Amino acid sequence: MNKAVDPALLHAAEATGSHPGVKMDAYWMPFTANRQFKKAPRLLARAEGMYYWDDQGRQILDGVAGLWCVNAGHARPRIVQAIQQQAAELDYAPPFQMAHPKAFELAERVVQVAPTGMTKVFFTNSGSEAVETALKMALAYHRVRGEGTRTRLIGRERGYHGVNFGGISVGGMVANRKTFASGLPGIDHIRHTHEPARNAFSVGQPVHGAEIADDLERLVALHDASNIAAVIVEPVAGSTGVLVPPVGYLQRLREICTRHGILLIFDEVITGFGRTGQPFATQTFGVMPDMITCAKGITNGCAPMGAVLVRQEIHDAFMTGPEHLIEFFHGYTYSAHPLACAAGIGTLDTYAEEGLLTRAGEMEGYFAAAVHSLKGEPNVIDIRNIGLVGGIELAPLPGEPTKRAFNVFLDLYEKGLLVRTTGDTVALSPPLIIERGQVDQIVDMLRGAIRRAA
Ligand code: PXG
Ligand code: PLP
Repeated sequence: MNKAVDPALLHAAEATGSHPGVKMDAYWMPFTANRQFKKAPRLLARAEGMYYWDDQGRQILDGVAGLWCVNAGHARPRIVQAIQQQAAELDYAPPFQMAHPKAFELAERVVQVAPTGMTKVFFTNSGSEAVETALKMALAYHRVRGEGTRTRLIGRERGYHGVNFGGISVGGMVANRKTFASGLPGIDHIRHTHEPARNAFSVGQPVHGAEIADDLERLVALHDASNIAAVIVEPVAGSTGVLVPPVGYLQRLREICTRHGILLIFDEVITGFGRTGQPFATQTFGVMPDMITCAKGITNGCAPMGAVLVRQEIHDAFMTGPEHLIEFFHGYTYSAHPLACAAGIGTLDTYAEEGLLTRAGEMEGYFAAAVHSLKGEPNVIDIRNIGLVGGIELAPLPGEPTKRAFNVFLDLYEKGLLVRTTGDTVALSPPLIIERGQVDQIVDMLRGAIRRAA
């Protein structure tokens, strides 16, 4: 095979070990240690159901649904067909002052599974764009109602809201913020809910910490409610290590927002579409925000798409001016892209046919028992879970934070299991089609890797 490869490619093959023909210079990879990766690349070639196969034909069990998104598993026929047919039928349609039928159809279908009262859907192309959209909607909503002083946006420490300027400003992940120091003006943060001293090894929601929500009252006292537009939080923080909200915390946050006329945005980019046992975490926890941002599972990760779900009253506040004028000056070239809409409809069909949006609830007990069986393994300092999400936190190697968990990730990948790490937490969020035997397999493999990393 090498005989047919040109010299430049051969040079690249030398640099990339066992991957002749893949020239790796040009691609600057996102959120990746580029130089380390290119010395020992991990290339995925194919996927089906619960599994990936790498470019060497090795099977890899998917413990994290790709990147928290492939909730129905890989290569599902309805989704594949929907995308193929759509590409041939209508490849692109401009979304401004124009539309195509599947945009309306998908919005209706999303509203059917959304919390009661969330009746409007604004499409974007990613979770990051959904966040920017929701923040801008919040500002515009207050302004159109004559409360234009409400411009301040409040996030939470250890929050992740994507990588655009609004998202990193309200976000609370230091590494994602410090390089871009100034961010948006007029931002503040409430404190995070992670309290291992009181809550370590909680099964499901921790019991302690509802009062942490009162930190919002501190910011209201500081800035005055008349200057605050919105609070954005993840119902379950995913990227910062699977932080499950304490019992009563989200209710309390809702009450404080309502009391002060502050909009509450739940960022459900990870929790949306079945991860916690209901279609949305909003339903799992029984707390209604004013807007929901989502992405990932909306298309099963098969086409880029995000969305903002909005309560009827918020939408209606915009619909008061002359009918021929644009109500909200915002949108993307690829908003409601036909391929993404087709993928979304195929995805929701698959979820409905197989009961996947509630399957995490059915599996939760089994999954919780399995992941909590890792308690007592070397360096396991906390285990957190809800629905089909688990976080196993390891004690960092002395002086080398994140390395122990990353070693576990590399070890497991070699052994044929894909997980995700954040800090020194190993995160699990398998496709919702997972069977009990595969839960056992994931936990057994993880147990081995944790022991080897001791
Ligand atoms: N909000 C939340 C809550 C997210 O989890 C985003 C916004 C941004 O979505 P996009 O589609 O722009 O990436 C996310 C994305 C990880 C990881 O390993 C998590 C995400 C993305 C990449 C990695 O934890 N979540
Ligand atoms: N930059 C330029 C020069 C553009 O013309 C556009 C869209 O027309 C954008 C950025 C935004 O691109 P998108 O709509 O894909 O977000």
